[in-house]
Amino acid sequence: MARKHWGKTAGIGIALSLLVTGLLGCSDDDRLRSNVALESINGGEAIQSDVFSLGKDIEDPRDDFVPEDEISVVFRNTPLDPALTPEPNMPFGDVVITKYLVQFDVPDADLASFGGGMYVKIPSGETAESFVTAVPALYKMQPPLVQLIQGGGVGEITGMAYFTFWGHEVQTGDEFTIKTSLVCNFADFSDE
Ligand SMILES: [Ca+2]
Ligand SMILES: [Ca+2]
Repeated sequence: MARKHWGKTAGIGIALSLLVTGLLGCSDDDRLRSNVALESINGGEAIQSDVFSLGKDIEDPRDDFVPEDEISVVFRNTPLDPALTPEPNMPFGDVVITKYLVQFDVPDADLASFGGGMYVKIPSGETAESFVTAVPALYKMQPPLVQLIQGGGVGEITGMAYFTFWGHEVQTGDEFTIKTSLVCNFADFSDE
C-alpha cells in the first residue's frame, strides 16, 4: 500500500494567551495573600489537534485511532506578602486547582463544552504542573472535524479553546478562577 502523507504545516502557531490572574483575599481582612496565575499552558503553543492517527504502523489500519489531546498546564502561586508566607507549606498560601472547563469556538462546529475534576496543589511560592484533556476524541468524530480525515473537507480548521480553572486556598477555602485561551488548529496532521 502506498504511503500517503496527509501532513499539514503547523501553521498559525503562536498561542493567544490571555493570562488572567486569580487573587485571593485574606478572610481576616482585605489584604491579598496569594497571586495564582498560569505560568504556561501547552508550552505557550497553539494546540495542533490531529483528527486521526495512523498509529505506530502507518501501513496497518488495525492500530489507527482518533487521538485525544492532552496538554500541560503550569500554575504559579506567588505570595503577595513574602513576610506572611516565608516558606512553602507554611500555613496560609497553599492553593489547589480542583476542576476545569473547556469551551470551544470552532467555525461550523457545535462542540459541547466539557471538563471535569482535577487536582493540583501549588505550595506558596512554587509552581506545579498538571495535564488536562484539551480536546476529547469525540469532537473529532463529528462534522466538520471528521471530514478533515485524510486531508478531506477544508483541510484545516482553526478555532479557539477557552479554559477556566477553579481552585481555592487550602487553609481558608478562599476561591478563585483562572481563565485563558488557546488557538486550536484541527487537521489530519502527519503521523510520522
Ligand atoms: Ca496504522
Ligand atoms: Ca494524522
